[in-house]
Amino acid sequence: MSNNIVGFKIYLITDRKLFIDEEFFFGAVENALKAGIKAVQLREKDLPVRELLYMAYRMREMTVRYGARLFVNERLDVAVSVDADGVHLGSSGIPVSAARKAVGGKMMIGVSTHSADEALDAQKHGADFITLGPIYPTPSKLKYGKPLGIRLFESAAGTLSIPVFGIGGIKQDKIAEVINAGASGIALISGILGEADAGVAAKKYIETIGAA
Ligand code: TZP
Repeated sequence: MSNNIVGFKIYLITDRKLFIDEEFFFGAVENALKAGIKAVQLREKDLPVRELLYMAYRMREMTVRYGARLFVNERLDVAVSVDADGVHLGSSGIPVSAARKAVGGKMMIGVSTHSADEALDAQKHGADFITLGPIYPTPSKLKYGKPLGIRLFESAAGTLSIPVFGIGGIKQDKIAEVINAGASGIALISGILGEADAGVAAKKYIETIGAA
């Protein structure tokens, strides 16, 4: 298994569009934090920067209150402004090496990867951890590409020394398989935020991953 120096095993990724309004969205994230989630990635790619910044301030206040880490997707400027714990980079924004140059060791850098090559590249350029997937079909699978499958995930994870989080379609019944394939943890959206009660769902994931 790859190591887990980042200090969390469940990486909750946001999608405000799953909710009828912003208050339900923040309420669900708060319930997940209350249940014990220790890392949140604010991933609202379509928001204009000032709206994202406002959301990031709110998320920062909330994550601090529950002793959880906050990562901001793509926008290093927003991550720095709200004093987030880290930034989470994709393939189209600022490259990992440039972000590392900007933040040094002051901020964690997570990177989204979709293949063994991308994963190794992110590690080489200074990522602290990566997400790798989608492993399984996801509700909006077209958006994230063809699922890797657990075998390809396992062989890629085996080549890495930084923590790797499995992502994409991870439900309760897949946790053990993903961890046994070498993941340090799991990253997910709908398994928690797509459920009627995000707090209850988060608790189940926490219990299952503790035992995985
Ligand atoms: N990257 C790869 S799959 C994915 C992202 C952001 C979506 C994960 O969502 P879910 O609902 O946990 O499958």
